[in-house]
Amino acid sequence: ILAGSVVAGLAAAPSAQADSATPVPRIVPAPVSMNTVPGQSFTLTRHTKIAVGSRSAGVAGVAAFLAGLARPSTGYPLPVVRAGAGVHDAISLRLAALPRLGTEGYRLTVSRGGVRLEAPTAAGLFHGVQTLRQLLPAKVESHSAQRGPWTVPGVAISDYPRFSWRGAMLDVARHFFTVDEAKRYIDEISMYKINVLHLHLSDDQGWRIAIKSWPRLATYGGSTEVGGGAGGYYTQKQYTDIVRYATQHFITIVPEIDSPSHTNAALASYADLNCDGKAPPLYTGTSVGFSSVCVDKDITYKFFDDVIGELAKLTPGSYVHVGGDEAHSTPLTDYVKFLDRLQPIVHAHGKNMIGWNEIAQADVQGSPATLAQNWSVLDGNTPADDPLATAAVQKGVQLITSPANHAYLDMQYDANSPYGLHWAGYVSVQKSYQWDPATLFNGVTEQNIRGVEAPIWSETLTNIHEVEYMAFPRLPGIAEIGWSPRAGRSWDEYRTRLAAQGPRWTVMGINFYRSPEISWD
Ligand code: TNX
Repeated sequence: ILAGSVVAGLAAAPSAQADSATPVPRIVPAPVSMNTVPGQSFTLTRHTKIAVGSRSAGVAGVAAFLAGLARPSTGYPLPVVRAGAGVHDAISLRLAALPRLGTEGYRLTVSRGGVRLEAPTAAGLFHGVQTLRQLLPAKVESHSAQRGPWTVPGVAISDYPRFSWRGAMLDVARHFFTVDEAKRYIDEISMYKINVLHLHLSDDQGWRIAIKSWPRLATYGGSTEVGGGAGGYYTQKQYTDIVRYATQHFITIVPEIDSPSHTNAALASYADLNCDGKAPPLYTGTSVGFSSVCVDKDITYKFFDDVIGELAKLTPGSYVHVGGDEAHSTPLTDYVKFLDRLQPIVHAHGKNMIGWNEIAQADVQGSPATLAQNWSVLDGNTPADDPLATAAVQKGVQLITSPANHAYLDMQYDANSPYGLHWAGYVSVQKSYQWDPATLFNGVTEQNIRGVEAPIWSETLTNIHEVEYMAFPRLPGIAEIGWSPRAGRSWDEYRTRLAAQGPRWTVMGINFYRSPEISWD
């Protein structure tokens, strides 16, 4: 029997690392349990194979993903083969009935003979591959052949998520981001086991998805952006391409059409949507809350029925986000009336509804599984009263937690940040990590919380490199809050693991902020 340092949860990590001859691998998000096995390690060679245990298309997809990652940098052929008695020197991927691991967990065992990755689902195998990736040297991320050795330390990991919704949001409305930029963000967030990408597809400054029954939304409403640039939009084919790419990375796309405010681009495109029948000009500034659809006109509901209908057909995920935030120019009675008509439209198209926190003011029902995304500014460690969160929970609506002063990745790190806003305060790396969904609100328990999400609003962000600067290094911390057990999480321990990500991002060309809070490797 081999002795090893046992890391149960996270608490033991720093001391185990300091005293042991076998350093504890630094993985983000931290696995539920990780045993290091001294003396055991596996080194990839030109003979190593990727062995799959079944003909499942999902497993084949994960095997292809792993091969695609490791072939260019190692220069090894890494053929994908069927597992069998004669196959050794392999990284084997296998579906296995391991009910305790849930629908996204995995078990990863590294020994001299090879790497064994098992999971109940292909999603679990994919998350396990992301862990394996961090066990390999950073240069595995390179697109050109590098020198080995390609050694994976001996470990036994058993891992599964705390929350089923671990989201990132990209605002493609204030500034437009191309399909390639969206895909690059998918590559980056999936490394940290994020499983939802919420696309903020419409706002005052732009409409970013082609709707066949209302074509001017995209062609006119999408023709500009903050600052007056050219804007843009996704054709339905392009959106489908993003959805497919996300699915290959086990990420569900949640499309948002913001309403009843944040609608100037739509109101500018179709005069009929305005109460006075007059289309306002396109808007390229950064104010919020000035626009509203006309709540008393029937065409308004025909409009949302058409838009949500087309979007629902293009979206395999079960959620459509209807916005609902900052409706400062919609009287509350109108707001409630509007949402009470909107929710059945979402359901009629076979989807569940998610909206920003304010939707809890309406008669939203928890069943079907409506969600409210809370963006309040909250202490994060000492529970606070939040009337909208309480109202949501009383209606049986679960929460997605996105506290703006912790989880908003468009907030500046500090006064020197070249991009970003600071209406919710400066959000240092430590601040973005030091909070917990279970200690945000009075009267809200973990059962009321579906998960976490890290939004990036793009008033000040014009391309993916600027987005990367805001997301890295903060996004992995939000991902960890969503995935890893709460017990034992600490900033002091986390920052040592985060430090190990730097060289990886450098190899990948990710434009991350080298925060002085971290002693980067
Ligand atoms: C508030 S948070 C907004 C967005 C802005 C963001 C900027 C929320 C639901 N709405 O319209 O882009 O602040 O940080």
